[in-house]
Amino acid sequence: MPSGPTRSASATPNGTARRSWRRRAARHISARALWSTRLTEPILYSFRRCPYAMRARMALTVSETVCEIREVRLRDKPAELIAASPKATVPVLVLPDGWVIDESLDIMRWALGRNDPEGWLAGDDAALIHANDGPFKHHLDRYKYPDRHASDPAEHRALGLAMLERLEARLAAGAYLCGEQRSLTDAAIMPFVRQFAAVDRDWFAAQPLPGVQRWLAGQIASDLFAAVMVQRPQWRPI
Ligand SMILES: N[C@@H](CCC(=O)N[C@@H](CS)C(=O)NCC(=O)O)C(=O)O
Repeated sequence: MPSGPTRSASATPNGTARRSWRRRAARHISARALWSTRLTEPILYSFRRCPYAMRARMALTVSETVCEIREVRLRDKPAELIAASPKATVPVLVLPDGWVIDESLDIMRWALGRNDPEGWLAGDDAALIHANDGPFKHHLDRYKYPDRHASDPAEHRALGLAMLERLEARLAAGAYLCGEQRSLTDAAIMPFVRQFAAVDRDWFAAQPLPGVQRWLAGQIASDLFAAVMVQRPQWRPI
């Protein structure tokens, strides 16, 4: 005996069951269509002002990776983001096959590994990026948010300056951190230097850091940066 909706629908003389099965089927088909539409391109959970998300968006843009960008609020994270990555930091990239990449550097390297028209991976200086993400970020947070960390901002500004001097030495030798072309290292570090500079613009402008000042200004003024800083409404599930 065949089973399924046809049998139950035809068993009802007035056709009510058939109609309700059709409604259910229609819902099912449209849900499937929606699902497959969503899964044709990667989804990036992002927050516009997050420096980690900025660098991921830069690499995705340079690598011409088309993806759906879902702008989230950190205080109102969607369940979809938490389900994809329980640590719930941004950025998170969900690939069409369900694979999740939830570290910004991994997203950059994945995207550029697929397509790297500007040769960004040739400038992947892991040690310099590690110094940025570790000690420099530590001092940046304590310089920028002394109340939050009960920290002395002047002390942490001075300690952060050591990283800027390290960058200055590089930028005296070339236009970018790894030579004459912008690379993964520039994109990975720039959003954090931008934050550091913005805490006290006059102080930053007065430092003997002409290379860093030029480098930062050039990247902030770039088409790439403008493209990744486009404002988007908060994403909400349909
Ligand atoms: N190591 C992570 C760090 C990402 C991160 O800490 N992002 C911040 C926003 S800038 C975040 O999502 N914090 C979680 C929160 O504020 O709830 C990466 O590189 O992707």
